[in-house]
Amino acid sequence: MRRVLRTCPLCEATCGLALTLDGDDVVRVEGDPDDPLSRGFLCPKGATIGALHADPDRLRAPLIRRGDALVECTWEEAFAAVAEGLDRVVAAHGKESMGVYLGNPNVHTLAGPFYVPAFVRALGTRHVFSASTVDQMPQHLASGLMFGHPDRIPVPDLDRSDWLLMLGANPVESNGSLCTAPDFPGRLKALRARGGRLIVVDPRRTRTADLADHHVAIRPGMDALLLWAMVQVLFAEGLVDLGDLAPHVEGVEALRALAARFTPEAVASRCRVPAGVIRELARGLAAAERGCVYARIGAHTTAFGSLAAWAVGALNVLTGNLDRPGGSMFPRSALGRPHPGGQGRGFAVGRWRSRVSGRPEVRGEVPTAVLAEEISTPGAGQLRALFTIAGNPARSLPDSARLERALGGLDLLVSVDPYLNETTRLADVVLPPPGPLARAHYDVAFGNLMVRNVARYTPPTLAAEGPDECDILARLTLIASGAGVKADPAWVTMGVMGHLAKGAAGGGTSDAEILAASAGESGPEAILDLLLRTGPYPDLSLDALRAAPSGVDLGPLRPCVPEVLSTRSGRIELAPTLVADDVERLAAVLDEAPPEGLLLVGRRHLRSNNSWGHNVPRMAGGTNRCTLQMHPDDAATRGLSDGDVAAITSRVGRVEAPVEVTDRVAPGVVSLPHGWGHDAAGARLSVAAKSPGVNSNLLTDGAVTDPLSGNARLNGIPVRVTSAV
Ligand SMILES: Nc1nc2c(c(=O)[nH]1)N[C@H]1C(S)=C(S)[C@@H](COP(=O)(O)OP(=O)(O)OC[C@H]3O[C@@H](n4cnc5c(=O)[nH]c(N)nc54)[C@H](O)[C@@H]3O)O[C@H]1N2
Ligand SMILES: Nc1nc2c(c(=O)[nH]1)N[C@H]1C(S)=C(S)[C@@H](COP(=O)(O)OP(=O)(O)OC[C@H]3O[C@@H](n4cnc5c(=O)[nH]c(N)nc54)[C@H](O)[C@@H]3O)O[C@H]1N2
Ligand code: SF4
Ligand SMILES: [Mo]
Repeated sequence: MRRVLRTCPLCEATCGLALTLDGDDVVRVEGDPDDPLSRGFLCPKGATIGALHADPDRLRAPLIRRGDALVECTWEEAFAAVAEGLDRVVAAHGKESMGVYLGNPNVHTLAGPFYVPAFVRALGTRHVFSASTVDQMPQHLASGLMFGHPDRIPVPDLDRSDWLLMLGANPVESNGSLCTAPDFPGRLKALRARGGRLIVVDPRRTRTADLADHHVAIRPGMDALLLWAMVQVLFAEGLVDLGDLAPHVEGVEALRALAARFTPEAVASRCRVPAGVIRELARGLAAAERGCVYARIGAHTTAFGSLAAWAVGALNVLTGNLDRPGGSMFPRSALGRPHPGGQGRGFAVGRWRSRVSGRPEVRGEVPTAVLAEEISTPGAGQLRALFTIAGNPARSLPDSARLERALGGLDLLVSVDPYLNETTRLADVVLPPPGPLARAHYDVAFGNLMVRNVARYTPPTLAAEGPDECDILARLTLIASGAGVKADPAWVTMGVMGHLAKGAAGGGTSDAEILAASAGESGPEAILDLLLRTGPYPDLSLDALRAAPSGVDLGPLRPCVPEVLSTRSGRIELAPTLVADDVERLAAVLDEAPPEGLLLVGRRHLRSNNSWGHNVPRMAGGTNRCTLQMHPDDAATRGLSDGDVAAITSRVGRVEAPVEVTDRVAPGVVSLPHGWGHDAAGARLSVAAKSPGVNSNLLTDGAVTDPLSGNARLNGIPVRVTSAV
């Protein structure tokens, strides 16, 4: 028996796990009490990490298409098939016919941040799509325009806050997002225990709402209106107080003018939130000594996601809560690149546009909502060869029936993925990375989102059955760059280090320094070591982290304005033109009649993980079921009772699901979780297929997006619900 410590890679909370192994078998999973961030917490999902690694359906060898079947092959055969396929497509259609879709687990691996960018550069395509445009792109847009960089995302300083307004997030089930806070529920309870107030805005009375002082059951899709009305109240009632931020803020008066028409009275009937409640929220935030507004998925994946994210940032700034302990603060990652702050290059969007419908690029990618049309519309630059890396677009993206048809028509589909699932069953080659216990781990992305700065490194626990995902990506990079299947993957690592070093302050790091930093390390460890050594904390290196397996505590969040800014003005910008123009679109809602009929929203369950959490027996069943939640009044009107099968119809599709009658959803709202629909022919998900559920993205409409960020609208979808019989 041996005990090993590992960071859990299954969600953004990044808990420290203590595993007990008997040989290669995980016999116990506990929280690591010495982890400086998670302090012993773990959730039921983290407890399944051993079962996930041991899942017999997880692929141990690559698959290659022979006629209608995907069959096992050697790694050499698999890479050769990729090279041959790419040559064929590029010869016929040119480089722009290649594309990539990057899924969510890329933020939980080392390959994602370190090797995927090199691969995308080698492809040299503008067909770059990722799960970001069904997720947090509005926040990137807002951060880019407000602070100068899309990845400078402030987080609620949860452990010191005493007033928190949370919109469209349910961290009791999701464990939090764009806010890495293990035991989020415990941290919320602590906030209330020290006299703080928690207000939750959600069309469903969630388990997070159960912890709150106040729950506001907003009409789906209307958070932007509520938040802009709060901005209006701050101005109208003289509650704006920038505090120490004052010298660093630009556009206050312009914002006042933009917000003027969104009075609480004007928005109340659209949001279905009384004007008095909106006023109280604004006053509460202004009065709080350490207050914060925080919004997530439910507020971002709507047609006004960017304006919602914008108003959240603006509210925190206008009340002096940005960059203040207990407010909304910027974490400082141990891998962070030093930047001088002040005036910078700012953030540009629309540097290119999508081929078919001319959607602007944001942060180097175009909206996933246009992936299907880019594949199916003939013409120069038509997407013919797609790489999916850690993604399941056939279940995760809007209007997925159309997308699945498009994927099936590609000349080449290559998937880097450990499962034969709804997407990869359509692939020509599937390249499976090792399981979660057979790889090194460091939270590159979440170091930028932690409520307390920590650094933790985990070496591989078990031997891998095949090449590491970093090696797979390095090989693909060499193939895409024309170096061929036989070239040495170490070249790619050196290239990545050179690229990262150039981004460091002071004109870059010399090749000699790069080599010195990585002496004795190779692959992702060499890159990690370089970044740690040249990052903002002295004395950090990979060896220092190896010596502290529970992690190194780098302390509470600290103020860092203006150093964190890189807008053109060198200040926090509150009213840039792009935002000002989009406000007109929001204002138009005030003149429209409120929508009638039902609006569909999603939800997450504690023991789920997007579309790939259903193949471990302990994750299935219980409350984790694919039901349509509906308010008793709405059910009665339609003659539906608990357990009846309902037909749900939207503009683009129709599904059937059992009804769960509950007053936890507001009248006029129905909820279906995403990530289900595991009955696709050719997939190998033996546990998930036993209770397949339905794919809610058959209903979501790719035609409706947030125009600024390109994010899809996944919540607030007009639907009709009838009895299926
Ligand atoms: N209707 C609706 N749709 C949604 C959402 C919603 O709320 N409602 N949420 C959206 C959000 S927030 C997200 S992030 C997206 C997620 O969208 P995706 O990322 O496309 O989907 P996932 O279900 O996360 O699938 C992850 C894939 O990665 C594979 N995988 C797991 N671990 C690894 C690994 O270590 N390496 C590699 N290479 N692959 C791995 C899994 O087998 C799976 O195929 O879905 C979005 N879709
Ligand atoms: N257990 C589990 N954990 C997960 C995941 C998972 O699938 N399962 N997925 C991970 C991923 S990829 C992400 S991005 C995060 C997301 O983490 P969260 O942002 O916390 O996501 P959800 O739990 O879906 O909570 C979103 C809430 O928004 C509400 N909502 C829907 N529409 C609206 C609206 O218009 N306005 C408001 N105010 N609320 C609305 C929904 O009812 C729901 O309760 O979770 C991560 N963690
Ligand atoms: S909360 Fe997230 S990181 Fe923590 S144990 Fe659960 S799945 Fe893993
Ligand atoms: Mo996500």
